[in-house]
Parts: sequence; C-alpha cells; structure tokens
Amino acid sequence: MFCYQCQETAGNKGCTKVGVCGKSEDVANLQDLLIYTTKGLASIVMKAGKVCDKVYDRISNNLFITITNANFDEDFILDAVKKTMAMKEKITNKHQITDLNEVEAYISFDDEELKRKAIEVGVLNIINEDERSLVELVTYGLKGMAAYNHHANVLGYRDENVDKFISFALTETIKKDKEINNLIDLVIKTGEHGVAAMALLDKANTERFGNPEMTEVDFSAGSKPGILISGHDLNDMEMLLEQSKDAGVEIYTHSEMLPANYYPAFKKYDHFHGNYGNSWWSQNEEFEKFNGPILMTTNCIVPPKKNNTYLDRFYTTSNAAYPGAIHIEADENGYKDFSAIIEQAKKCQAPTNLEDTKIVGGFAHNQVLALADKVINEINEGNIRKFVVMAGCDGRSSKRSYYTDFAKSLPEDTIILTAGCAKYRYNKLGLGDINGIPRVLDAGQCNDSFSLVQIALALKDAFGLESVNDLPIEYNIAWYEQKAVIVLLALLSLGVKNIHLGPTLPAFLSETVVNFLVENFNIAPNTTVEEDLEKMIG
Ligand code: SF4
Ligand code: SF3
Repeated sequence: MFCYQCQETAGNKGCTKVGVCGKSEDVANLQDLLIYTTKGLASIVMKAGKVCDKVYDRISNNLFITITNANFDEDFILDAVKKTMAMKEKITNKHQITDLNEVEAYISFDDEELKRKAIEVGVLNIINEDERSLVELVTYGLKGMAAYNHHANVLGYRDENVDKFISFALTETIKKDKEINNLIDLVIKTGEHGVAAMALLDKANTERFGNPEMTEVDFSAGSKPGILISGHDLNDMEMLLEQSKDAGVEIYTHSEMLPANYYPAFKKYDHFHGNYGNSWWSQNEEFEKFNGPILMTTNCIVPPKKNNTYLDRFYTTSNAAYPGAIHIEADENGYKDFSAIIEQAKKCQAPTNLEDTKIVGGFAHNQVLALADKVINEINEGNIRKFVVMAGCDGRSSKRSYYTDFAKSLPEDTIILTAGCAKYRYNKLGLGDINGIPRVLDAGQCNDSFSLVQIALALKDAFGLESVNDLPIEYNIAWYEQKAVIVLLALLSLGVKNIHLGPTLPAFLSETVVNFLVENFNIAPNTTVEEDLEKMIG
C-alpha cells in the first residue's frame, strides 16, 4: 500500500504498511482499485455523452468511500468496485463504445483477481513526481467535492455541471502524456467547481432546514437514553429526529454534526438535546461513555479499540462503513429505517455527563449578514481590527495545540471565523465578544466555509474594495482530509491569497507544486504562534 492523502500520513511521507488512520493494507489497496475503476467509468461516461443520474451518483459515492476515515470495510469496497464494473459494462454496450483504453477496458467480478489488481494500481504508478502530485491534488479535491455533492443530491438538489466536471476531471487524470500546465489549470477548475458544489449544498441545506441562526448549544447529558449522530449528513439527521420523536429517547450530535443545532428545522424537535463530546479523534473514549447507539453518517470514524464496549451499538450508513458495525442502507426512495437504533437506545442507560459547557454558534452567511451593519460599524470604529479565518479540520497530532495557542494569543480586537471540526481547538476558550459580536463566529461544517467566502465577498462590496485580499481578513487554515483540500482549492480559485496552511503542508505536494502555490498564491506553512501572529496581525 501507499497512501499519503491526509495530514497524518506516516512521517509526513506516506503510509506503507498500515494507515495511521487504522486502514489496513487490503483496504487501502481496494480503495486504490475503486478509484482506478471509477476513473475508468468516468472516462466511459465522457465517451457516452449522456448518462443517467445513477451513474453520477455511483461516481460521487465511490470517491466519497475513499475519503480518510469514511470506510474501513473490505467487503463494502469490493461490492462498490463490482457495481462500478457492471455500470462500465452496461454503458459500453449500450453506447457501443469500442475504442476502450486500458483503464476503461478493465472488467472483473472475481474477488481474487480484483485483489490482485488492487495491488497494481496505486498512486506510485505515476513515476513523474510533479505529475503525480497534481493528479493526486485534483483527485483528492474531487473526493471532497463528491462528498458535498452527495449530501446535496440526497436532499434532491443537483448541479449537472458539478457531476459532469467530476467525470471530466477524473478522465483527465488518466490521460497519457499529461502536460503539467494543463494539470495546473485542472487544479484551479477543480476549485471553481468546488465552490459550485458547496453553493449547491448550502442551497440544499438552507432551503430544506432554514438558515442557521445564532444558537446556544448545550454540551451536557440529559437523564434519558440517547442516540448520538456524527458526520455531515443533515438528511440522516432529519430522518433520525423524525423517526425517534415519540420514542422517549434524546438525540445528541457529535463532532461535525454539531452545526445541526443551528438549523431552525431541527430545533423544533423537543427531544433534540444538544451536543455530546468533541472532535472526531476523541470518539473512542466518548463513545464508551455515551452508553447508547451511535450513528456515523460519514467520516470521521476512528477504529474502535480492541476491548471496546460499543461496537454492538455502532451504526454506519451511506458511504461510511466499519467491519462489525451495523450498516443501514436507504431504500429505493432514499428512506432509511432507523428503528433498530431507536429500539436499542430504549434499552440503554443515559449518557455519562462529560461537561456542562455551552457554546454559541450558527454564524453562517445569513446570520452574519443580518448583523452586517453592526459588524461594519465596529470595523469603522476601530473596535474590530481583523478577522482570522481558522476553518478546516481537527486532528490527533500534538502539533495542533498550535491552533489553541494561536486563538488564545490573538488580540482582543480580532474575530475568528470558523467552520469544520477545526473549531474544537478553540470554541470553548471563552474568548468573549466585541460589543456583543462573539469573537468566535462558527459558520458550521467544513462545507460551510462557503459561508465564510460569502461573508468576505459581502464585506468587500460594503467597503467598495476591488479584491477580497484587500479586506482585513487573514487565513490560518488547518487541514486533515480531502474535504479540506476542496475548501483550499475553492479559496484559491476565488483568488484568495496569503493562506497559512498547517499543521504541515500536504505530503502529496511536490516541490514544484509548492513553489507554484507560493509564487501564485503566496501560500505559506504555519510556523510558530509568535511568528505567525506577527505576520498576520502585526
Ligand atoms: Fe495514512 Fe491518511 Fe492514507 Fe490513512 S488516509 S492510510 S493515515 S495517509
Ligand atoms: Fe473534520 Fe473528519 Fe475534516 Fe468536515 S470530521 S472537517 S476532519
């Protein structure tokens, strides 16, 4: 195996025996095969011209399955490979496509053959380091884009341009004789379509569930049995709330599901208790103490420890799966029957209380723009000196204490704009407010970075500036998995410069690609709190 798609890759070079994330060699190889097969399908789709939405769904789902910490289940991945093979065959026959290249032509339904092939199709097959770096940068961006696309699609929203672009870009990555300049263009185009995918998901979420609003979220445990829901899928959130409303149990969010607390449509459920626990990587201990069933709708799954007591109350759905966990699939209408989870919850003890913290969030674009006059006034009065965007991912690395220290050291006339699970590094510090405007404004999940861009664009217009780079906004982004890659590419495609990225630069960026990003976008790795504060705040 060779995998270097996330920030925690071994030695910041690559995982070669087993993933730091817990992914086995077999799973890693099968994920490579799934990407290879998906690229073959995408290429066939480009030749076919017109295909039905189910094909685009398959492509997005496959990419999503391979996101860090989403799916650890060999059988599940093999099944996805075979479903993709079947689609390749069907479309090829239907459209009588004959001039198939090697990737398009590869078809097998035999487990042994597929496992053999899986070893052959890893990322190191591209010998040229710069070409490999750009191909993987695009591929990882597409994984993040596909995840956001999937969440919008299950809510009934679709952007044909996003679907078509994913197939187009996947096809470009398997072309022979790729030009570096064309690949660089493809990177930027991937960012542009990332913006479109995030806009689509924003539309889907806000039209279905209302605009997030300023909300106080309770982190304490109640006295009734609970169900914990984690991940990013708000459609699952709604189905779970609706099905459990008269069951005598309470619903809690975990990690990236925390922002569900900010949506009007979910607040109306009396049995929606609040949030339990922290960022994804603290789940082993927190899931033990929760005592009730846990539903993982997406990444980030941390493999349960050997002597865990929760695997028999650990559920997965959609593209998330873990061997031994109970997987719940949607029926042909998209409906998921969560009754097994609810019945199990009734027999469980209430969660063990972890803390009595309360935090305030819900500052997506609509809420912040409702406060725009006040914000602009505070800037003009000199009470707000700068905004610092600290969006992105959290992770296990001890280096990430940097973000807590950085937030603590920011002067009191600065405001943090955040989205994604990165917020857990500083959302309980009690950083106070500036004349009623909290100093940590949480827009929501990582995809809600779109909101931060909307806010920046509105401020740019309000101040009559030419570029978002003229605003008093600094970017100190934390990344971990591939959703953060598409957020980063989206920001670059919008012309945002001077982004500080950490806690380390991606291992998959070659020196040439780093140089390109530095020269054109002035991207910099973060250094020490003192040095970065000096650079960003002065
Ligand atoms: Fe390693 Fe990250 Fe790949 Fe897991 S996802 S195998 S930790 S690089
Ligand atoms: Fe977090 Fe996994 Fe990326 Fe959605 S839950 S931001 S790491």
